[in-house]
Amino acid sequence: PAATIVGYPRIGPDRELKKAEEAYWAGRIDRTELDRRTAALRTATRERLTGLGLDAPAAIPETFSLYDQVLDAAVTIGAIPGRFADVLDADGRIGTDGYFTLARGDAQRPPLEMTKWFDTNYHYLVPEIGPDTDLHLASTQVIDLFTEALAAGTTTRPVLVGPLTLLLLAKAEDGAPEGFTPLDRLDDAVAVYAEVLERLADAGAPWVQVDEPILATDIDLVAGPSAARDEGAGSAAAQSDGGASSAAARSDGGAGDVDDVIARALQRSVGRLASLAQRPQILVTTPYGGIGDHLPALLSTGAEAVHLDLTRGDLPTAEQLTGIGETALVAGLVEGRTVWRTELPTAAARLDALRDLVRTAGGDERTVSVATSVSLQHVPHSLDRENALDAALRATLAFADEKVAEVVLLASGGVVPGDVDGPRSVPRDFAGVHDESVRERVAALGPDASTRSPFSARRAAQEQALDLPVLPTTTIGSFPQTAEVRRARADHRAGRLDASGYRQAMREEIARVIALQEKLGLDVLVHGEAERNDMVQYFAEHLDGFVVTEHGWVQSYGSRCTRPSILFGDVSRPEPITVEWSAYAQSLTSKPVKGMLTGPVTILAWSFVRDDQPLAQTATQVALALREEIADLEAAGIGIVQVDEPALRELLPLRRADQDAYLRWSVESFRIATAGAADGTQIHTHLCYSEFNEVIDAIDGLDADVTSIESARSRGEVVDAIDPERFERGIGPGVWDIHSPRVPSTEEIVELLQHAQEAIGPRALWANPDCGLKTRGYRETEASLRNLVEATRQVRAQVAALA
Ligand code: THG
Ligand code: ZN
Repeated sequence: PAATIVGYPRIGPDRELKKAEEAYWAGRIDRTELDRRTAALRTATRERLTGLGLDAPAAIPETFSLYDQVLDAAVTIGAIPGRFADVLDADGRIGTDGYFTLARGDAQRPPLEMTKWFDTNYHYLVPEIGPDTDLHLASTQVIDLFTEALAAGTTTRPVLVGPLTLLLLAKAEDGAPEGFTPLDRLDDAVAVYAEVLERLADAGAPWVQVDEPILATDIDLVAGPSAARDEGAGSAAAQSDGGASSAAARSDGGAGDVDDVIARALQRSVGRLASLAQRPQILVTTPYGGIGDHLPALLSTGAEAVHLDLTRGDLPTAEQLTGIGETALVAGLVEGRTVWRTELPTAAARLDALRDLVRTAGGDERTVSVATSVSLQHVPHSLDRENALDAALRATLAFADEKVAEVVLLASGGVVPGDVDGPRSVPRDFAGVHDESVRERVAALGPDASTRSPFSARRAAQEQALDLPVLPTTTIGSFPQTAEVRRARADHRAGRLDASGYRQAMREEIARVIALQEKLGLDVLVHGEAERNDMVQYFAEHLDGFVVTEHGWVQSYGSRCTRPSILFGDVSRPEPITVEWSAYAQSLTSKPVKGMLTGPVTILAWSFVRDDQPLAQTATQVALALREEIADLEAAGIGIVQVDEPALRELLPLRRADQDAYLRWSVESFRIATAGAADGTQIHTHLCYSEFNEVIDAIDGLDADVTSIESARSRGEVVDAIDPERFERGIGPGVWDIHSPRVPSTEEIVELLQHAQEAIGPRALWANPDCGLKTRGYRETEASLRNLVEATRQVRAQVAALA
């Protein structure tokens, strides 16, 4: 097809999917009704996409999922961990309820782990595969959905996360022998994919889409593919102890080995599928970045079409295209993960350039088609319903539907290449984009703006100012959001509750939360964040340079969505944001109350950010606004301020070559935000969802006085990664996993604290839950915090006895 997309949002313009499945989980609707509603959603999507011009056969990818596309692929091939064996029926098939059990767990079992999908704010479920996992066709959903659409008159293109990506994102099931990696099961997995392709062909599918985004990353697979080792990749075989060594292989100039390994794995997966006698034509997509040197390998697999992300990746070189033969290229020219309109004349010029390259390489330029760079699942459905947006801003925006229209227009040849002054060109230069006073304030930041006094001096000043016990207890910031709090916020937004009524409601909640923390005996208190809907959106609503949408929901995981704000212009803070609430909370207690801010990197990561200037520059503007906020908090008597950066890891570039530059500016922006604080002001930070080892130097670089991190689920492993000689600042490894309603016992918290205490000593240690409490209820919150305080008392007594 001349025009296509990699994927489309599945949550529904009105979050129909969320509403249907939450109703089903709560027992308010039955399976029949759930199926009816999800089928209606798919029908509506096909009709919308056909109407937008994706009307050729197989132009519409079927990217519906009840929960997650990685889970879909995992259950398709039967990658179901042993602890969930009972979700399979006698025929080895998994049904909807079993699928939800893997996604959500049940009373006895935790669900599959969840983690971020590449460098996005979407979370996938991590498949678990062992040497004995019975890989077999366990779900025919991908075939059934094709058949459903065909019966309704549309020939769709079934989509599967590809075998390499699936296995490389999977983790070895607990109990797998040392050295096993899921990629060892490549042949078995590919055999099941082969069966799916044969069945799709039987069902009449002309095309299938196989997503291999892993190709856009620097893959840690040297240890992985015994597939490649079998065939004698000599030096690769020597690397058998995991990620660290494969990183070393890269930097030691062993890149060629890694590429060979991938080339062989591609041959063994896509190549094997392409050699099937009966199958649909295969489109391999490579979203989330350039695939660089892997292109020749991909072109030689026999797949009929290869998609390239040309928004993050470069045009291929003539040399990379030499093996193109008959392979069709699908040019991902419309950025699928931001909300900006495409600079169409520029994209058209790139399309022309690609066609020239293809012709020169001996390919057929007419087979080059146009697509998005990535699935549109990362952007809201449509601008249609955003009635409150400023017209000038709106003219520069494109959500999913508008991006589909761009793809169709580009593919139809309706844009004059390079005509950047023409009607298809939309410069972003309306009011607020450029604010001279912001630029002057940024320029005035001296070279010392990101440096505080040495930690030893700060520690002395803070000890004097704060007078905290050893092993201080605190929480991460938010307290449970009660129905009353949500109602007060909603009523205020809708105009049913005036400003003073709203303020009163928030103050009552703050007073309640402070009283509770005093009763529990916590040392550093928080105001509870009742006034915040989302830790990023709240700041976006109070800063200039952002707008928020009314209906711009984007799936975060499963049925959960966020409404990312749009950072379109220069960022500044018209007035203090959090000071009133924090100061009020502090007025109620003699214990220190911690001010709570969201850091610049996380504000960027969870918003749609302007792309007309480097992220680093935008981050500095946000940092400056936060710096001003911290100064106002200090002036209002707040002695501790936490600046959260849970998304620090998320924006880490997928290619190692780009990571240093990112870590430099991200760390610098945090330091600009916080380095204006007095020595005696204690700066905390909080990180979660991280693979800490990859960013541990960056955490060090943040130079926060206290860092709290998620670690309860990994039973304190994080603590072992910290070198107490080097890391003398405070550290709060989470000792209560707040992601589950389970109340941790005093004994288990004691154990975690003792372990941490032995690893890093009592001096730097804090006791805290591992994340905010806003998704928890008060019942388990009170019980858990009571145990946390009691456990801390016991460990303190042990420490005192030793001293
Ligand atoms: N804010 C933003 N992005 C995030 C998080 C966040 N990404 C990572 C992580 N936290 C994702 N976690 C969640 C947890 C809960 C919800 C969304 C993301 C959630 N959302 C409500 C829902 O779907 O019903 C809607 C929230 C609202 O009303 O604003 O429950 O904290 N930006
Ligand atoms: Zn957290």
